Amino acid sequence: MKKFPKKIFPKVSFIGSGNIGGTCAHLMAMKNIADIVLFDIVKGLPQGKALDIAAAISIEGGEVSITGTNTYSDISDSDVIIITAGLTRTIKDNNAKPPLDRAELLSKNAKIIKKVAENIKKYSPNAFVIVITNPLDAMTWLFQKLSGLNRQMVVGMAGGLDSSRFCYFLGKELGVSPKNIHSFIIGEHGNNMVPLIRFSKVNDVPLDEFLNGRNNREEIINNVIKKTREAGGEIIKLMRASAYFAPAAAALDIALSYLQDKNKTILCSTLLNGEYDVHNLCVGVPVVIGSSGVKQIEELNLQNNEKEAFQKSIESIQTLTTTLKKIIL
Ligand code: A3D
Repeated sequence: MKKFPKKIFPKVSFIGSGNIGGTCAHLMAMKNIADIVLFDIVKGLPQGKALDIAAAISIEGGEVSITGTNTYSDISDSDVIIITAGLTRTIKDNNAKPPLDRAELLSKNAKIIKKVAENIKKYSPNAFVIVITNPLDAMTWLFQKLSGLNRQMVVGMAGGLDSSRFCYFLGKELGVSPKNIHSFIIGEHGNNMVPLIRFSKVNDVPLDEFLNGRNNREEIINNVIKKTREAGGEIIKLMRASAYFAPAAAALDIALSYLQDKNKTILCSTLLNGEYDVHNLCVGVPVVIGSSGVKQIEELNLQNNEKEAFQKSIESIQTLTTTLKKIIL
C-alpha cells in the first residue's frame, strides 16, 4: 500500500494547563489543525490532560499530536502560545470571602508572567502569543515588555469574551439569536469596560433603532451592561471557579484567525503607541488578526461621552501598569 507522508501541522503551546488551558487545548484538538503542547509547573497535570485529550483525538479520527510537559524546551518553535498560567479570583473558603479583585492578582501573576516571558523569548521568540492571565491588560503589557516580542505578535484575550457575553444577554432579552447581534466592548477587561452601544447592531440594524419605540429601552441596555460586567464574578460565586469554557472558546477564535489568516476583526488587548491617543499601554480595541498577527488596529471615532468612559478605563489600566513598573521592571 502506498504510504503518504505524515501531515505537518502548526504547533500550539499552552503555558498553564488548568481549566482554560486544558479546555482550549481540547477544543483545538477536536479541530485537528495543530500539534499541541501542554505545559504546567504541576507535575502530572499536563501529562494527564494530554493523555485524556489524545484518546478524544483518536475517537474523532484526528491526526494531530498532544504532549504534556513540565520542561520549557518542549515549547520550542511554537507557532502560537496561549498563556493561562497564574492565579484566579476564585473564592477560597466557602463563600466566606468575596471573589478576589483582578487587581489583587497583580503582583503574584506578574512574577509568573516574568518567568513565562523569559522562557518564550528563549524557546519561541517568533510565536504569536495570546495572554489570558489576569489582570489582563496589565499582564499583556508586562509580557510584551519582558519578552521583547514585536507588538503585533502579542494580544490579550478579553473584549471578544466580554462582547460575546453582551450578545448572549441582549439576545436573551430580545429573543434574537446572539449570532445576529454585534457588539463592541473596548477598554479595560474589568469593571471599567466600555460597551459601545452606538456601534451595536441587531439583525444589522443599529441597536438604538431596533429598540426605538420601546419605553424600557434604557432599562434593557443598562440591565445587559450590568449582567455583562458582573458575569465573571457571578460565575465564580456560582461554581467557585473562574469561567473557563467561554474564555477558552474566545482564545481559540483568536488563534484560528492567526493560523488560518482569517483577517477577522476581534476585540483584543493590544499595545497602543499613539492610537486612540494612548501611549505605551495595552488596551482592548478592535484589531484585525491574520497571519502576521495584529495586521491593523481599528480606530473608532468616539463621541465625547464614549471618550470619557474610555479615559476612565485607560486611567485604571495606567494605575496597574505603573504599579507593575515599580514591582517588576
Ligand atoms: P487554573 O485552572 O487555576 O489554571 C492555572 C494554571 O496555571 C494551573 O494549572 C497552575 O498550575 C498553572 N501555573 C501557575 N503558575 C505557573 C507557572 N509559573 N508556569 C506555568 N503554569 C503555572 O486557572 P484558569 O485556567 O481558570 O485561569 C487562568 C488565568 O486566566 C487566571 O489568571 C484567570 O484569572 C484568568 N482568566 C482570564 C479571563 C479573561 O477573560 C481575560 C477569564 C477567566 C480567567
